[in-house]
Amino acid sequence: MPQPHVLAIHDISGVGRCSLTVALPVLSAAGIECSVLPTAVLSTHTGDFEGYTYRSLSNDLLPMARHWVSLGLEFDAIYTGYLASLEQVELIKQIIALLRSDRTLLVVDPVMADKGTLYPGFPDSFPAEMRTLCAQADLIVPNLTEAALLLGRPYEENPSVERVQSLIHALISDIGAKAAVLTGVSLGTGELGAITYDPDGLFGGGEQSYAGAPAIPGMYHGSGDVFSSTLVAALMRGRTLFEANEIAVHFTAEAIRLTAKAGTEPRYGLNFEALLTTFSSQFS
Ligand code: PXL
Repeated sequence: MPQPHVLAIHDISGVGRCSLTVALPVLSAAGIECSVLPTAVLSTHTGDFEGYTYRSLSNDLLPMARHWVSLGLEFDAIYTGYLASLEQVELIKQIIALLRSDRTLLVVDPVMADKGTLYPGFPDSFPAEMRTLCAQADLIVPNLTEAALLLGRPYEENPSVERVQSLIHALISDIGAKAAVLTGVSLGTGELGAITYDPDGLFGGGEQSYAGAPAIPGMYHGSGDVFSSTLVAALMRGRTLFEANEIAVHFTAEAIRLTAKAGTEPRYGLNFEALLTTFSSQFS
């Protein structure tokens, strides 16, 4: 099988494992060539740290993409995550229009919020703008908060099965993405997991699936990026959406378990490195 080539569009937070410091090692471990378009450079991510530095790379993004066009590059997938500003969403759409071919899968993780609140620095108008990017995606990977914000619905921490179904269906019918994985949902007692919806059968593995793992209390930064990166890696290595969701849920849950056991501060992110060798071996 030829080596898949993915373009990851996220920020680089120097400390506190998330975004590109997660996507790069995870995709590489799965044997995927991962090129990067860094949206911003920060000293740390913006959750639970004060005094972080922040430099948007907006001015460099289009020139970088145009250079790649001049090289005739094509990507098997474009995988977007944390974008630096409202204005950058429009810029990223222009870049996608330049770089996306008929065979390029567009995966959008609408990174912007968790536990009912927008991340620091994003205006209230950000979700509506992010929704326009989601509309172009083959697959979107919101958490419960992001799904509620995208749909303009109130956030519920522990939604019923019916509400989860209604949310995931609306992500496709109202927003226009082709398929969705909704994370942070629980369909079993004491569990946390993710539900998939692929009405057109784009990814194989059935129209809907759910994977869950024992829930561990606490808020672990970067968990969403660990989840999405393992999901994208598994999909690009030929797994169905059902299989990729199982892999991503169990990988993320195990990384959280190891981090909780070690007792490191959750703001420094997950110890996913310990799992990379085993993760890698399933794709060799
Ligand atoms: O993990 C999501 C994320 C990515 N990048 C930056 C963040 C966050 C979440 O807070 O602040 C810069």
